[in-house]
Amino acid sequence: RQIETGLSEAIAKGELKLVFQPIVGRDLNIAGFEALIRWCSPEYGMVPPAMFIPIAEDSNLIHELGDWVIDEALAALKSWPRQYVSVNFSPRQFRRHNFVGHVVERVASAGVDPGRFQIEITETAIFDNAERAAEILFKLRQMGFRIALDDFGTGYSSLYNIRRFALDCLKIDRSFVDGMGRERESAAIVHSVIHLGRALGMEVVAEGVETAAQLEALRVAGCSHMQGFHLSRPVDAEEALLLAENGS
Ligand code: G
Ligand code: G
Ligand code: MN
Ligand code: NA
Repeated sequence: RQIETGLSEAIAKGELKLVFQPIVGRDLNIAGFEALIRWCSPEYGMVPPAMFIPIAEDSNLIHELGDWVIDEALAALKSWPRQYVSVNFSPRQFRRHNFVGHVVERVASAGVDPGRFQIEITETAIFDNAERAAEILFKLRQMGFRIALDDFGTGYSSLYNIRRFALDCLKIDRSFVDGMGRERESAAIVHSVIHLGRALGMEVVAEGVETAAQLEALRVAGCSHMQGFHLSRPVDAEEALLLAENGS
């Protein structure tokens, strides 16, 4: 309740900021950045999104917050030479009335090519209402947006989603990358998702790459893209621009 009030004021007071984490290709060039929200509250300190996003989701605040994220991400993207921006959308945002029209309008008024705007959703967003999700994803693809399935392999993961929805990108959940060096199961799952993605012409992003050994194993396995602290932590907009211009 208190956090909810604080959060609604946080936007106006400029306490929210976006950070950007590079998503790199095999040659370590930066293909895109994932936008991640941060709330630096003078009252509560650094509030992690895992704490305030669910609170925003329980109220209509998520829409105001989501709009702020989209606009901020677009503003950053405009100065990058070629990279895409990947924006997280929670299930509730995805179910918003006229979601597609809303996103299209914001991206268009920023004068940005939808091909440089990636929408990250989890399978939970699809699972809730598969019919409606199919319609939304189809429309977004038609408009030229990139679609990524986030945290792939966790929750109600289904190959059906991959068959049914045209996706641009699969993001392998970091729990599998973490387990890769220890467990046969994780390694096998990572390998098969990489092959599946390649066979279907999708980008596959391994998340949570924290060590040189993981990076090497993923490259050997043929993974197209990597993201994680070993490559770069999320950085502020200024630093993201420098990285984008240098390309690595
Ligand atoms: O950045 P961090 O690891 O703390 O993110 C924790 C969770 O918050 C992740 O699941 C991430 O997808 C989510 N998250 C981060 N930024 C945003 C955002 O701008 N919008 C939404 N809906 N979720 C976000
Ligand atoms: O759920 P989602 O994939 O959107 O979550 C993204 C979150 O993962 C971000 O908040 C980011 O801070 C975090 N993250 C990014 N790279 C790493 C990593 O290498 N290790 C760990 N533990 N977390 C990471
Ligand atoms: Mn994500
Ligand atoms: Na993820």
